[in-house]
Amino acid sequence: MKRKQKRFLQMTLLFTVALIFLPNVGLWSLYKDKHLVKSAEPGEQQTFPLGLGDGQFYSWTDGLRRKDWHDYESIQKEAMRSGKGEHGKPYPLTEEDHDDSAYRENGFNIFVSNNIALERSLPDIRHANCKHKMYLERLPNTSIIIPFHNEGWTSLLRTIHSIINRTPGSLIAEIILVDDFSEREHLKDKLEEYMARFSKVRIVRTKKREGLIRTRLLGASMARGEVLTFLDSHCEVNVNWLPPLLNQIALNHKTIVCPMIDVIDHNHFGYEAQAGDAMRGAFDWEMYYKRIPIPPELQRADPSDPFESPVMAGGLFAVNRKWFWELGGYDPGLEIWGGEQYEISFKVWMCGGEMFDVPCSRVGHIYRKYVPYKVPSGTSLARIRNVAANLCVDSKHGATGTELRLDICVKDGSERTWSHEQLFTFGWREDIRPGEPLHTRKFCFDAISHNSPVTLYDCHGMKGNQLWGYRKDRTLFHPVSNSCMDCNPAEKKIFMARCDPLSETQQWIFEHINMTVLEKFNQHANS
Ligand code: LR7
Ligand code: MN
Repeated sequence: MKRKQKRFLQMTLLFTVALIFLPNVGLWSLYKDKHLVKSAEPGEQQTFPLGLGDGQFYSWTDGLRRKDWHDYESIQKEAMRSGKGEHGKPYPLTEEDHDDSAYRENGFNIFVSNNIALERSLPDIRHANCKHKMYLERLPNTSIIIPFHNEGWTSLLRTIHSIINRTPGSLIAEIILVDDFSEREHLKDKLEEYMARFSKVRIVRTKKREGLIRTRLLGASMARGEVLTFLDSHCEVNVNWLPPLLNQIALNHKTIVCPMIDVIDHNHFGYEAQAGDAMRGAFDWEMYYKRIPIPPELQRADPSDPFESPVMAGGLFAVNRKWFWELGGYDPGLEIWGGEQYEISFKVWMCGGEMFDVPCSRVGHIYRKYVPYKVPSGTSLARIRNVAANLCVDSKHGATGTELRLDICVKDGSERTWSHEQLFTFGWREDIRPGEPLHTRKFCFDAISHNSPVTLYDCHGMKGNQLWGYRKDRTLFHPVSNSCMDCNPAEKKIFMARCDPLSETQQWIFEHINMTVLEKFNQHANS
């Protein structure tokens, strides 16, 4: 009887202990489900993995296998590197290295790029928590798509080398380099020869200059990976950048994910986070991309967790391939540069998807000093020549408040750079701005009365004094003052006057313009 009792007690004790501690059935698991899992956001990895001794881990709750994707061998190798620019340190520049000729072709210092290693090391500037995060063992693979137009040799190669060195090979289906009709010699046979060493790199080329959006679309149409990952052609991916992006898509395929975009300085190539680091994407009334702080109510307990962002920066992101096409890809009518990031962002939100920025994934990008490439004549750029004076409108010393003047027309040519003072953009707001469509200075032609000078004034996009129309009689009509743009050729002055279509000083010719753009611009003027 006594023995029986003892045995019974023993059994009960054993059972109770088992009940409490057995994973996934025990009371402990109930406790854990309730309290500990809360610390991990849904969709993020769990914080209590159970080691199985094979380098793989079962997550504590959802039964999915996760693992540590870091490549410690390569991390160690990088740590030992030394030399100029290594560890993302600024290259020590001398006066000569700063010469403008170093920037002309790329908008960043190609001399410095040529003098630092293609496989240079980068600092690991991720949040400390990222070092311990684990991601699904089974992640989708990806096609990495890189559009380029006249990219520098070493900046392009460094992009590829950084991908090869810092990405698990099993996750890369292919790397597709899409050449947007570059002219530079090094991007032809030499590039093919160089890339032959990488079995996963494919090179495709557009048949004419398409602009970055259709170039990306061409790459996407050829891609075979489960996920599409887009990068610019002058990036350096940082440690363990890809698994956190793919992980987020694996958890919900209707997700677009963006890495943190770090700054590679266009002068010295130093690598650092953007000011303020993790911020949300936004845009202003001019449709300029902005970064704004994450409001306190949306801040995560763990700042290394992915956070939602309304719009993306544009260039660097990953998306499930099938879903990208379900979204309709990009609008192929988008020209050369810009705007596509809003299109895709809006579609994501309107089609029941989500967009995340992922702090544990970091990619450096060279922010240019200026846009180096040419825009084919047309789009919405034009020069404005006066018939009587045979001079052009020039915005040279254009700052807010300055008067527009006439000047000798710059040499003719079918293509010109975007930064030119005699090129103007005719936007859908029906105002006229100096410069190229997205990098316009934010000034507009402005007139306050029927006899005032025409000045440059901060664009407000609300028409009013900044509303212009081009009429069939070649006059530039200003509806608010009911007058036309006129000039004095001798003094090179530009001012408003009562409309007189017979006066040649009031006749302006728009050169190098795409007629469709002009017709849209003019909707009200000729009606
Ligand atoms: O005609 C062109 N054809 C191209 O193939 C013009 C450009 N390109 C290529 C070019 O080589 C580069 O790889 O397209 C890519 C982007 O052009 P950039 O680097 O001249 O422009 P950017 O760095 O200012 O680009 C930002 O904005 C663009 C237009 O909206 C695109 O969305 C870019 O991808 C975007 N870059 C980023 O988001 C990286 C972070 C910087 C920002 C913002
Ligand atoms: Mn870029």
